[in-house]
Amino acid sequence: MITEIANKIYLHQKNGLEMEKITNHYPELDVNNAYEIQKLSIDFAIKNGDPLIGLKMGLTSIAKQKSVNVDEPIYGRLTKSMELENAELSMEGTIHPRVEPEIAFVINKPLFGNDVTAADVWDATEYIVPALEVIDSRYKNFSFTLTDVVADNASSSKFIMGKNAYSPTYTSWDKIQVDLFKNGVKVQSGVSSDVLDHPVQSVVKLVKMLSKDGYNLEPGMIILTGGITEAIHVEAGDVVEAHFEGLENMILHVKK
Ligand code: OOG
Ligand code: MG
Repeated sequence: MITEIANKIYLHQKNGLEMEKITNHYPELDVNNAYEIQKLSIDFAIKNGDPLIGLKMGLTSIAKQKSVNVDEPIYGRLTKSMELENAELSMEGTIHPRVEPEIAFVINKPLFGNDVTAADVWDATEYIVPALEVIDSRYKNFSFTLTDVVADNASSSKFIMGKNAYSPTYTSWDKIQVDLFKNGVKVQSGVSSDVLDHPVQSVVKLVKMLSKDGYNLEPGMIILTGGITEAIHVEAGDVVEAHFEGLENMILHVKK
């Protein structure tokens, strides 16, 4: 049953097709089952030539938790086809995409274990960049339970990394003010401490959650630490700009 659900989710993710919540059909599934489903569905992607390049945390800020009515952090997996190489998002193959500003870490050492500390994460950090994530729940109306959203790889769809790599000592990474603009109008604001008090704590939490499930972070991996503000709905023609104070600005053009 788990394999069957994973295969279905994989196909809906690949083809950008919406679906009913899996808990409608299988109310007995729990969040551990959901992480197994997530792992298997991404294994299908990997087998089809789309390698794993990182992980993401989600629902690490109160703004994000409130907006989807799930009150605990989750993780998801990032594959190569999710990374946008230029500042363009095509609506083709998406369902109801939303964009959110994040801080991303890139690591150069393995990170594992339940006793990992922020100092370990800093020691393993190659660089940090601002990023935009595009989330696109496969569930109708972007509505789900914790179990559903975990199985659907934490709504992962696309992401774009900033072009300037900042050193971990460049600034105070919990004091980045972020303003999000849609077509020139400011629609969201937040500060990076909204992410578990400090984005580094999001990586710590991720490593602990992975360790519980028997996985770790490998050198070279990208880690998205979670939306700083609520995600904003976009459609073709929109231009989204995120101003990360003291860092580069990120821009995304939404095309048909
Ligand atoms: C779940 C994914 C959340 C984040 O950064 O909080 C996420 C969702 O909101 O659909 O990526
Ligand atoms: Mg996110």
